[in-house]
Formats: sequence, structure tokens, C-alpha cells
Amino acid sequence: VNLISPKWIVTCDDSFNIFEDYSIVFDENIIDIDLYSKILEKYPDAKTIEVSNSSILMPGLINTHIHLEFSANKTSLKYGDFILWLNSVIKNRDHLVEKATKELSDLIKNGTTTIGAISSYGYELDSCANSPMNVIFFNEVIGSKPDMIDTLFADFKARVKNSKAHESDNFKSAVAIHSPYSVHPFLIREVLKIADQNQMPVTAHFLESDQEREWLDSSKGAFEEFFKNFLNQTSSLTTPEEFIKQFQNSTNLSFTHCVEVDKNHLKMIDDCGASVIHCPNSNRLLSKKTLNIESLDELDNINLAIGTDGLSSNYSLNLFDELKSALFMHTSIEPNTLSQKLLYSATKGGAKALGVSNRGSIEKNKIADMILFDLDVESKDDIALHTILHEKNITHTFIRGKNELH
Ligand code: MCF
Ligand code: FE
Repeated sequence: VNLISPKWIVTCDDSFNIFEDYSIVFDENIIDIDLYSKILEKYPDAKTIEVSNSSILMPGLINTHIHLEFSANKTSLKYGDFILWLNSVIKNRDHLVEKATKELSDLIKNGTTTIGAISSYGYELDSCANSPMNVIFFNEVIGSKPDMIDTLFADFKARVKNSKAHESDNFKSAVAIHSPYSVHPFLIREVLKIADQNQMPVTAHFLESDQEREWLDSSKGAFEEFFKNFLNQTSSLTTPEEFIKQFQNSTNLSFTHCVEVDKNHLKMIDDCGASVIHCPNSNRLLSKKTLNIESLDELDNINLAIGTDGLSSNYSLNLFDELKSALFMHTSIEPNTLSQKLLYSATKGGAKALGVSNRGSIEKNKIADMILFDLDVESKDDIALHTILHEKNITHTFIRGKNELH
């Protein structure tokens, strides 16, 4: 077994406990957390990993929503308006799409140990399955044309079969419904049957722009022309409420973006036990609003998780960059309180959203996904904020107890 004695252990457990001058013993799993003297007595043969006396140990980050296939984009797409962006994606799609091996090793360097990868085509399947990263692989379904349903469903099933063949301790296949406006309700129903039978995690983009909300509520606005031109479709096939209702039997369910939700949608999201995934940078670039984080707590504490989205709507896949943005975006919440909330949502909150409850926090018997970095902080109360502001150099990224940084 391995032994580490960092200055601080930020557990990210439900009480956000932080331990000073404690030691931790782990193999693939976290075995014990206690005072150094006690640990030495109990585990005299443990192998000590040397760390500096100003180090912080915390759970590995969980990026719950990322599109690795779109990693080739830097400056090809239009930002500032959702429909402009959508048109630019459709125009550039072919030369943007790639396999994304390099991105996975960069993510590990930056302290991410679990991702929820939204896969449109399955091109990044091998990279994900071969990486030490823990991956929830969301096979995406998209298409609203009735005469295409059979073809799209067959293609979806083939991708699910492929990803299932790669399942392991660190790789799980899952299902993504692209969005309420882009997937036919019949197709959603069939795909969710498969997800529910196999108890696969389910996710969907939901209410990310005012144009989406207007189209779903009244079949009007900028989507009207878009649908007429591309698909010869004149009205929306669903409402936000009907869409959420389709997910009633889903477990480990999450809705991404949700910047245009009202109280009633939140109540329905809460009733089906779903998490909300927040992608602050993507929303800044494509939407007119950001998520109202405080509204999630007004109900029965809807679980919050964080994602970077893809490089098709972000400049970075580093979750610490995303946390910085979120810290400066949500100005109505006191910064220390917000930072703790954000670190929780980037770890244990993410684990809940993806249905990997054995990860995401430093607690006995959890899988040892942990990151270590040097940062000199004097008081417990300041750690979350200073970590988000100053963390630059991860020295160790442990996934299942193995350091993947050398
Ligand atoms: O989350 C962002 C914005 N909303 C919707 N879709 C995507 C995002 N980033 C990438 N996408 C992908 C999506 O998975 O864009 C493709 C889909 O496959 C085309 S959307 C017509
Ligand atoms: Fe997305």
C-alpha cells in the first residue's frame, strides 16, 4: 500500500471536510485516512510517496460534458449567437472532426481523472478505451426527420454495441440524446428503452439558448427559418415539459446547459432525480445567459456538475480554467462559498451526475482517483478559492491509485 502525508486533504465529501496534517493509505482504493502516528502503527510496511510540506491532495476532477471529436477547432466557428454557431458547425463539421488522443493525456496532466465524453460518431472510441482516464462514453443520437429514424436507430445501436465491447473498470458506455429540438420523440423513446434496460447513464443538451426555448414553446423565432431550410419542418415536435417527461425511467440522468429553464422545468428535473451540468464558457460564447446556480438550491438541492463542453465552444478543456470562469461569472455568490460549491460540483457532484458514486471524493473505500499539487495556504477556509485561483502545476494524478504523471 502507498502512504501520502500532504499538508491538506480536501476530501470534497458531503460536508466538505478538509484535514490538516493527516495521512492517507491507498492501493487501488482509499484504505484509511488518519493521523500520521496512527497510520504508521496500523500500516508499518506502507510505501511513502514523498511530497513537499505545502502540498494539497484532492479528488481528481470530473469533466462531465466534453466533445473530444470537435477538438480540431480553434478559430473556424462563429460565436455570439447560437444559430450562427450551429450553421458554422454544420459547414465546417467534416474538417473539424478528429480522434483526440493528445487531448486525453493533456486532461490527465491538468488533473482530470473522469470524463463524460459525448460521442457523435464514435471516432474517439479507441483513444478513450485505451487511455487510463475513467470514461463514461455517451453515444449520441440526433435526427428529427421521421423517414430517417430507422437508419439513425440502427447506426446508434451499432455504436452502442462497439462501445459496450470496450467496457472495463475505467470505461462505461452510456447514451446521449442530443437535444429536444434535434431528436424525434419516437427515436428518443426507442433509444431510452435501450438505456433503461441496460441501466446506462443518460444525458441531453437542454435549453441552452433563447432561440431554442422560443422554438420549443411556440415554434417561432430563429429556429423557424433554420428548420424550414434544412429539414422542411415547420413546427417543433415537442415542448420542454414533454421532453423531460420522456426521461422518467432513466437513472443517472443529466441535463446540460439549462440556462433558459424556468421554475417548472426545474421542478420536473428535480422530480426525475436529474443533475444539471454547467458549461460556463460555452454558455458565454453561444448563449445570452449563464446558469442560475442559486435556483438549483431553491428546490430540493438539484445536483450541480461542471463540464467544459468541446473545443467547438471553448478555448480550453482544462477544468481548472472552467472553474476560474465560473468563479468570476457568478458574482452574486460570495467567492469562498462559491469556490467550495464549484470544487464539490467538479468532483463529487460530477460523480453523482455520471453515476460513478465510488469516485469523486477522498473517503474510505472509494476508488483512489486523486491529484496532488503544491500551494502554500495557511487557513482551511481559504483553500477552495486559492486552489481555483492559483493551481497551475499538478505533480501527481492518481487514477485507481496509479500515478499517471511521470
Ligand atoms: O454543447 C455544445 C452546444 N450545443 C449542442 N451541441 C454541441 C455542443 N458542442 C458540440 N456539439 C455537437 C453535438 O454533439 O454539435 C453537433 C452535435 O453532434 C452538431 S449540432 C447540430
Ligand atoms: Fe455539448
